[in-house]
Amino acid sequence: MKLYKTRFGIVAEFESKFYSIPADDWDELVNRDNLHDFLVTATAITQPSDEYQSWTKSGLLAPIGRQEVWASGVTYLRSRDARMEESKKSGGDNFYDRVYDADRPELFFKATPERVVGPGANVRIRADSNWNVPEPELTLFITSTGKIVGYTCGNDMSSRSIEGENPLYLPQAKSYDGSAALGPCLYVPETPIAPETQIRLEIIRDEQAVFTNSIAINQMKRQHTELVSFLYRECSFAHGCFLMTGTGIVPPDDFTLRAGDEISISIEGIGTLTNVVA
Ligand code: DO4
Ligand code: MG
Repeated sequence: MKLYKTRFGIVAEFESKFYSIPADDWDELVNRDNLHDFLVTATAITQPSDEYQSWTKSGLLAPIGRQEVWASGVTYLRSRDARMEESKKSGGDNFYDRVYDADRPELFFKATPERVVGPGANVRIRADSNWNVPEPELTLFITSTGKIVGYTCGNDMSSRSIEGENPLYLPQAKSYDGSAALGPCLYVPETPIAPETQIRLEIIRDEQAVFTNSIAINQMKRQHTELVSFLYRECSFAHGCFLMTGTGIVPPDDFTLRAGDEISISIEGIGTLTNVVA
């Protein structure tokens, strides 16, 4: 089951058919522990239509309402190695090694809904940063009781120059207008997403692929439920919450994004999130 938030209304895609879901409030709709079963029942009592499919082609919005977006860090070896390299000069490199092996994961506040862009919208790089990358991340949607009921593609846009200068600059490297993208839908499976699911990143510049890579989500060091349990220890989320699970793909150190680059993040079962750098 896929749930799309569009400019024209909410659409569910189930067994290749498209249904309108008559809900006024996105947050109330998605923040239910039985979301999958609720949507199966809702689609069983309405008629599918090609018109609803067309809504998902031209009017897609980020699948977010009033939720906060949080992110996890250094959950894949590749991320640990890249951060250690970029912060060598500042002497901050051993933070990353230690957090990779620690019980407590790195979790940080990424974005308010206003800083999140949806499919087709522009992501941004900071004017005061000269080394910037996208981070393609499986993103969990967790209800207010702490249950993972959905998944989407996430882009944790990051300034490597600011983060590398000093690990204490992380919030500035990670949180700014247009620094997060989510979409194209909320994927709501009956059972948790398969461990062998692949995430793929492609960056196109002047119609040429300048970087492509993929990784399976089972290369992640931590369990999704482990990340959620730390996040929910002392924070409550009235409307549920999005949690990016960290990147396993980092372009080589000589790569930086440029205005006009097209970033596509694809996750099996969910779809492709495409954004252009403003
Ligand atoms: O430790 C800094 C951020 C890490 C991160 O965003 C990631 O691993 O995806
Ligand atoms: Mg990240």
